Amino acid sequence: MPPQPFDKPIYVTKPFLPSLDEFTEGVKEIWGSHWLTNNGPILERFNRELSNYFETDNICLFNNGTLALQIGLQGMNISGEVITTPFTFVATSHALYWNKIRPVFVDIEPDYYTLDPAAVEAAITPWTTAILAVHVYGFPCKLNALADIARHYKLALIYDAAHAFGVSVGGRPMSHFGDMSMFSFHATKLFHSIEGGMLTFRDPGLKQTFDYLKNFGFKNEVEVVMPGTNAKMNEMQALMGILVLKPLDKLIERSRRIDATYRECLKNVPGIKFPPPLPVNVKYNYIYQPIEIDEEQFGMSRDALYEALKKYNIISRRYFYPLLCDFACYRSISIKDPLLTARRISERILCLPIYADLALEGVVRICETIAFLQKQSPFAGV
Ligand code: T4K
Repeated sequence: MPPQPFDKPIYVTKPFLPSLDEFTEGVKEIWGSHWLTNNGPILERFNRELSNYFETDNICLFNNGTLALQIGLQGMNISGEVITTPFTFVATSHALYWNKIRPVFVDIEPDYYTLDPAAVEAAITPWTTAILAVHVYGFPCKLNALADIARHYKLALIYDAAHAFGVSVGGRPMSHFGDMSMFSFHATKLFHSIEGGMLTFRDPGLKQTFDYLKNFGFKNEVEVVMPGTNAKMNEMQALMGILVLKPLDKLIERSRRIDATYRECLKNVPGIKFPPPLPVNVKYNYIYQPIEIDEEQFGMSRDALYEALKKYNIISRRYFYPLLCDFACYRSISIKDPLLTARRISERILCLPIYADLALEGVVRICETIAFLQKQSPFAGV
């Protein structure tokens, strides 16, 4: 029997919500204190919990990840050219643009879609000041190779770790790598605070600068020491963050089972490729479920599958297509690297729904629908 569409849309993600009672308890506390933002008591508690989680005092919270990254780059005085990936969310290079830094887009490696260290090294010029790498889908970048390059050429190494909350390598959370990392706590992330972001950094001296920059540059009531902006996290956000942090390990475990189910149920469907299993020293967060569609073997293009799935109420996403360098605002930048892998992956990638309360039966149904569409394709097996 052909698969039936889902009654309600199955989106690529669905934010985890704590129980309404638990959240209401916290809201009552906020009502009691009348303290809504500007370093309130709940934000301080959240800050402490994250400090424990990441085993460092070098953290700074923001109202979203984009502003965190913008401020991070500014606070570190990054300028000139920064080598980065075109295979990411637009916010990565927008943060450079807002700091008047020129993004230099280079290629990615084919397994986990992170920056190709050889391409990074080939793109270094006298104007290069930093590498901005992305742990895309939470897959750790080539940490050692990038660290070696950064050290050798005296470049700052900055990670957009927007997707990497809950990921660790050799028991060390991703905050331990590079000079600075930005984590996004947006609602669409595995760990979220409705909206929110965080910087972690190696140099403790940066904390003061970031605190100034996110609060208008105020040192005290009468002194403004730099032209900062307003990027503070509020008490409601911090409350949500505290309540989502508690069950995080369980959420990751549920998503791990979803990933295993997808891999098992789609293993015999021609033209579908999953990223290879991660090295054993990586603890992964299963935040996205990317697959590559080989049009020839699958019998249907990635875009055709994306559209066909919508008819079954399965709302997958083409993260990350188009490449950033193909957006109108970046098209005028000259790019030396042909970006062959990034272009190929961006044309083939599809992110399937994954989130903690997606039932495994639902995952099986999504897989059956994909297998059905593949068999129905006029070009299947040609
Ligand atoms: N760097 C990287 C590598 C990033 O991926 C991001 C953000 C950033 C930097 C910047 O961090 P933030 O400033 O955002 O903290 C989403 C998110 O808005 C964005 O945070 C995320 N990356 C990006 C990859 O995805 P959209 O445009 O795809 O979101 P949207 O609204 O289409 O949501 C996707 C699906 O999620 C919806 O179809 C349904 C579901 N959803 C969404 C929301 C907002 C819900 O069920 N409930 C919700 O409240 O960008």
